[in-house]
Amino acid sequence: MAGATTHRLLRMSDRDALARVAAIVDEARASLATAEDEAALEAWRTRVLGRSGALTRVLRGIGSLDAEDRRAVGQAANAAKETLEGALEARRMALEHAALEHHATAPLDVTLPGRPRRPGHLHPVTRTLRDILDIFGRMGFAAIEGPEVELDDYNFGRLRIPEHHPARDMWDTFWIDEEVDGRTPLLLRTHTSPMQIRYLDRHAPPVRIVVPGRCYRYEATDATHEWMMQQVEVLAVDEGVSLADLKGTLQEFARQMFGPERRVLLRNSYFPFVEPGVELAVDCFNCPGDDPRCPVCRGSGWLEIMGAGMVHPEIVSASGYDAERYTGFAAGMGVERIAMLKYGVEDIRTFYANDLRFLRQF
Ligand code: YSA
Repeated sequence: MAGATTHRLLRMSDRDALARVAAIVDEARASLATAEDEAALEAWRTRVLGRSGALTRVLRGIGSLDAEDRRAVGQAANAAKETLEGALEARRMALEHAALEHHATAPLDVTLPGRPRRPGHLHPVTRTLRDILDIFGRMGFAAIEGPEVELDDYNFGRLRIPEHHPARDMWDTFWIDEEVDGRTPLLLRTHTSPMQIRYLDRHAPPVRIVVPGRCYRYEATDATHEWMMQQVEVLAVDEGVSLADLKGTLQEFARQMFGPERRVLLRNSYFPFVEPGVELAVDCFNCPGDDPRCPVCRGSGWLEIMGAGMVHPEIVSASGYDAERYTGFAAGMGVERIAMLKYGVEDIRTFYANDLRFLRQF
């Protein structure tokens, strides 16, 4: 190929050679303008300025021209080479600049200060959970955890809620169609109370524990109900534990959690695994306490935060301890409800909607 080109050049007149250089420059400029990326620029460079490129071939053929022609064509070809190398560099810079502008709305200004990094912080429910565990920790309760996928037996049966017992309706349940070690039925725990049984089966009194964990309920959501919520179970079993101890512990917890100004209400309730049963409520922060349209208290003036009571003697004896000697109290509180009261959040669902505008307020 190179030989054929040289042969053609040998027969070129000065004018023809200069016209050819000019044509190469025109064509190269036009095609350079259409190169859009580095690969296209490199292909262009090879085709025009590379070792077998159009312009290089002209320069190589110069040696076989007449001395006079050689000077004129040589000067023109070298000038063209310089021009095209400059054009290539200019095109490369233009493309780089365009790419930068594409990524930033403003042209790059290296003197601008860096973008500030927003420090992260804990989710309000996590903060509330930690506050709860701290308060009970200072009262001498150790924190332990248990399984979220639970056996029917621990979630209900051993808590004195056998199959077909009407109290099961209190806990709408997500059932699981799987077996673990051939043991069924399995479910997503509806409360943290099964850990009372698991712990007492393995640890003799004195017992003083708190059990944080996620619980799941197959129920319609509203401003105070989520299908997934966190509870903290409280369990104290020892000689001589009384209802007065339960009352005192819960009052002290509420005082530390909500401050001395907040009103709390302890009233009767029913759970098959306690006798007697109570529940604790805190006064509504969202309305004067009598607005039936209030999503938080529905006009009752109170938001329930936990169920509690004296551990049923059958539960103590079923784990192998003398129920005449050992008595205990237990409670199960809703962490999100406590976070609602602490931070004045009127809809529980906002905690897990993952809206950063909401979460950044805490
Ligand atoms: C009762 C007696 C004991 O000796 C020990 C524990 C208990 C509590 C019992 N295991 C229980 O789960 N009771 S409860 O159904 O009334 O729930 C306890 C608390 O969890 C409620 O007061 C509420 O604060 C929270 N809770 C329950 N369902 C909820 C919920 N929070 C948000 N969404 C839900 N769907």
